[in-house]
Amino acid sequence: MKQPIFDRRGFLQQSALATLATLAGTDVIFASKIPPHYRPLAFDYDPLKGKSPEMTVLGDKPWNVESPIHLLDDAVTPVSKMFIRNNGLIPTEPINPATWTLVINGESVKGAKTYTLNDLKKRFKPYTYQLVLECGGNGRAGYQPQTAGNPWEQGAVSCAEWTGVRLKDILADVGLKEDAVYIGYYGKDPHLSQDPTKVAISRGVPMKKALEDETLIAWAVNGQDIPLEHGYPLRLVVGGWPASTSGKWLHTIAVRNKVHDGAKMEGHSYRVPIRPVEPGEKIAETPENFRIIESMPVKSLLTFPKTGAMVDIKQPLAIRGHAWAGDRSVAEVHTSIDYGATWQKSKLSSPKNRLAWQHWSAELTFPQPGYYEVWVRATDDKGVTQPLVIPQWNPGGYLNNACHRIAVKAIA
Ligand SMILES: Nc1nc2c(c(=O)[nH]1)N[C@H]1C(S)=C(S)[C@@H](COP(=O)(O)O)O[C@H]1N2
Ligand SMILES: [Mo]
Repeated sequence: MKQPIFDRRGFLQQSALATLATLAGTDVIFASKIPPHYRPLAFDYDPLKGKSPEMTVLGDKPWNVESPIHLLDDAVTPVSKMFIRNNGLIPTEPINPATWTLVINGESVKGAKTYTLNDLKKRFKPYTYQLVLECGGNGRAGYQPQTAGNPWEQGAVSCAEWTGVRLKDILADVGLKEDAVYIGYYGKDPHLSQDPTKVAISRGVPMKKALEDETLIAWAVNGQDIPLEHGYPLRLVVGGWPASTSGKWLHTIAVRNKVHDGAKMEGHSYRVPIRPVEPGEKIAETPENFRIIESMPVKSLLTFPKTGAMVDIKQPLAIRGHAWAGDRSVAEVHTSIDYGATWQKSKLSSPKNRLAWQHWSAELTFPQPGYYEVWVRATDDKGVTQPLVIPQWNPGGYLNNACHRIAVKAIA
């Protein structure tokens, strides 16, 4: 990653040729004929390779891939079923974990420091947490009129087990000034335009969130190296907040003396109006009109059975799913089979750790054969419940936490 793949005259570096041979698993015939500045096709990374064939591809430039809800049934999301959200390109230059470094700099550090991946692994205590990563735009497809941005249904969410060091331990080692307000991350992913002076995304969180126990600089997910599309070899993981704050391919964290002003921190990016606006209304994108999205709202999914299921009326139907509530925990989950007229309380587990999703389950009996919908709705520990209908429209199409529904046909 340190060296570009081409030498000064544009020919592939020896190291890049070696990588090519490794990727191909064989010798590169006619290597000497590869023209200057030509990037071999084998370097094109296919992020779908490790994914379930049932994943939904929203686009490949940038790569955005979501999970159909029934795929999210596992207690801990396997990488094969984890949504992918990129603003720029997946890094194409070979990444060498042995030379990868993390720089901590910015106005509010006492002095900048650089850590190798090995420093992070050897000098600090590792922690493992299950953390919900949900795109701020998850559910955007539900808003009318449609807003710009990926039309996610409800599957831009995961809860995997991340391993790394606490950002707070690293920041304590670096030493912060009194005026630290915010952190901002920088990753190695090229901007879509490939213009090296442009940054695809550089977001962050206030110090309070940055210094929480569960805010990790992670090198592993579910006990394995992080796959390239999810940020190999190092990423920030900030559970419960828009996943856009969890910077992938992390190489720098700046500690700022003001709200971080990186790419996608401005305009209506990851912001919602402070006052309700008419659907479709255009309002000036000034800081007074918008607030930055912080903790994500309460939400739940019904992951089993799959919508469209045929169920036998003679036996109770066991249903299940997950619920989460940003920085809060979930207090109750209810289900309804009569369009919300009556609700039945579900069984609900406690989270594995703070900021992990919780599992709920219930048994349903259907009074007679026919078409039904099963609705699920969670309530957080402050008594806030998911809306039954689409919540307040906003220009970025963020924070749709309307209750999830499936259709079932009960047969005798
Ligand atoms: N460097 C970098 N980090 C990034 C992004 C990106 O485009 N580049 N996308 C962000 C957004 S918007 C989301 S929702 C999450 C998605 O994480 P995932 O692809 O691992 O599921 O990564 C965040 N971190
Ligand atoms: Mo996102």
